[in-house]
Amino acid sequence: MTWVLLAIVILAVGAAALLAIRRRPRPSPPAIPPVDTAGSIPPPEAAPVPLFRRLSDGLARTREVLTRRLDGVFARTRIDDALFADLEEALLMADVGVRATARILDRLREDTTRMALTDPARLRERLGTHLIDLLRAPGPDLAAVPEEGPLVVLVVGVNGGGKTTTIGKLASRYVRAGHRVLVGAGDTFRAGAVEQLGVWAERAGAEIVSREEGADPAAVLFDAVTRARSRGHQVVICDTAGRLQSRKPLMDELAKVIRVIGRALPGAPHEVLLVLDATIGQNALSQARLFGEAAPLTGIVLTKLDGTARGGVVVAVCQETGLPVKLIGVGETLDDLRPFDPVSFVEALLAPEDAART
Ligand SMILES: Nc1nc2c(ncn2[C@@H]2O[C@H](COP(=O)(O)OP(=O)(O)OP(=O)(O)O)[C@@H](O)[C@H]2O)c(=O)[nH]1
Ligand SMILES: [Mg+2]
Repeated sequence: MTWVLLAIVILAVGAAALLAIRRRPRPSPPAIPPVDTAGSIPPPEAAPVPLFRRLSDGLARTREVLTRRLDGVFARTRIDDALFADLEEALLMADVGVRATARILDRLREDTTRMALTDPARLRERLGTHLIDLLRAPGPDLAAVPEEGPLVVLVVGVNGGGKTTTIGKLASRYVRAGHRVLVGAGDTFRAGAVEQLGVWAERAGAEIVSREEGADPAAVLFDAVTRARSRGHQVVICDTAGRLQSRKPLMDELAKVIRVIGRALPGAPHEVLLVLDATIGQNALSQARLFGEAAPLTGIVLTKLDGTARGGVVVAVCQETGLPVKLIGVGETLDDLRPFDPVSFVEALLAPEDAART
């Protein structure tokens, strides 16, 4: 009898354990296939994350700082000086900058009088409109690829800002658009720079022109543009060594690089993009000013927006430099470079937390 009871108990426990194992939820597959660090690129359709969501995720830290504060500001019951003071603080904390913040507040005060606004929620809408206005700069698109020769893009900036990474991502965009792309290894200064660019070129499906460490960067980039012309590449993207904006000889070297590229192809470089690291906040402004004195900048790439709560610096950069922000970096993979679009940017920045998740 005891044996029979014991057998029944063992059977029951076994069956329960089996059921528990079968019911355990299976881990769902990752939404985004990881980029293979060995070099292959997932095709664009393999990353089914909507643009808004991707941008919005990238801006999460800025949104955290800005949106939470704005929620507090606009939850007030009336529009008064206290509301404007809180709003000013929120914008400054997100690194929108003193000048741009003052401008936005002036416009909102005007709106309040002109439109007889009493509801703070309406003021929030107006904030979005003014931010978009301030971010709209002439010529935000990259120059078109010319019919008769390669488009030459030169990428400049301080050390570690994200130049080489941006070149890899940009090369990939052009390759996906069906262009033959060559990258020029103009950073002959830092050990390992050529190899790093080589890895990105391979990932992107671009070719590379390089010389030994210590070679003259102007000569390397002359070679790159000349080779692209003779072999029919449509896009050349030139890397340069990171340089401190305060070091005159390095800034002179940049001027020489630009002159020599112009000898290889009159009219080139068509784009001179300054890479600015968004995490440095307002320091980006002095970099933009000094690089602007040394080189004919055509636009700005703002990188590492994903790693900072200071995304509002985009507004300050547009305001203070008068240059268009053409591209933004929101991560370290090939797919994390976006053309800058003020409307989606502001929507992603001001979206309520739940809207940003869908
Ligand atoms: N999170 C994040 N990291 C980035 C982004 N862009 C670049 N990085 C990282 O920033 C670091 C420096 O990037 P590089 O591309 O080597 O910078 P660089 O300007 O070429 O640096 P130098 O060649 O030393 O002047 C790397 O670890 C990149 O992965 C971005 O948009 N988001
Ligand atoms: Mg580099």
